Amino acid sequence: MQLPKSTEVFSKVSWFDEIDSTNLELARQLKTGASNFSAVIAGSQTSGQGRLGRNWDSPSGSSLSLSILISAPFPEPGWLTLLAALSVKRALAGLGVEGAGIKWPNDLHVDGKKVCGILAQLLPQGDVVVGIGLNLSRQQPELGATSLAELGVDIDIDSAAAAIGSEFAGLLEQFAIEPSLVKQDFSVACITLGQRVRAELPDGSEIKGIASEVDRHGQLVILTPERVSLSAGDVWHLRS
Ligand code: BT5
Repeated sequence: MQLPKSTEVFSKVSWFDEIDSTNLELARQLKTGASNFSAVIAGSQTSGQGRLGRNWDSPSGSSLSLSILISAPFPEPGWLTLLAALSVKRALAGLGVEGAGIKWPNDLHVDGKKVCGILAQLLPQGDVVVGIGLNLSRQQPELGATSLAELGVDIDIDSAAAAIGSEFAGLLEQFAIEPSLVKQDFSVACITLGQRVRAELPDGSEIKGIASEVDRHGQLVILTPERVSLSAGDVWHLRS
């Protein structure tokens, strides 16, 4: 498939009708010269990866699977997932979807349903693969998912990938110059902040508290009331 809009945005674009996982493919392409801001885009994945070994559903014809290589040194790698999420939020707003909120660290929800998930993976040499899965049309109802089609937006894979890529490029640049402004924008977009949450820590223990801020490393600060900083893991919003 030709991807003229994406080709304008990314340094290189590889398209696959079907692949195991765009994140895995981009990691493989590092050995054959993938460079900063290269993208792998697929129409479907047979082993789409979520976080913590979970599966990401990306059936043919209904989703965008996009992975972007960040190989230039980045001041705060913990922010890459959050910046990708903010890029998707901005791209959706540009398409007329205003109500998307970021559930820290990697989900975009509209009306409580997940429309996008992000998986950033650090590779051994220090490069980061940022993988973005966006539902374009109807998903299995049991996933608690929504899609752009359900939200009244009809968009092709090339346009969606280019819109996200161009927002992401802009945010990476802006973050290098004025990180505090970007962090502020993220805080406004993040629906987790101010919520009472339950979080699972890496050692398997659980905490409950108020999600108060995202710190300079991209970690979620939860007041239990002690201050606990979470860099990864699952967070559930609780009803207060
Ligand atoms: C994520 O994990 O949300 C990260 C998803 C990243 C997918 C992209 S696609 C391009 C790139 N290549 C890859 O192989 N991966 C990345 P997590 O927060 O762990 O959420 C996973 C959970 O979301 C699953 O356990 C399901 O409950 C749910 N889920 C799976 N597929 C979904 C979908 N299409 N829409 C909404 N929810 C889904």
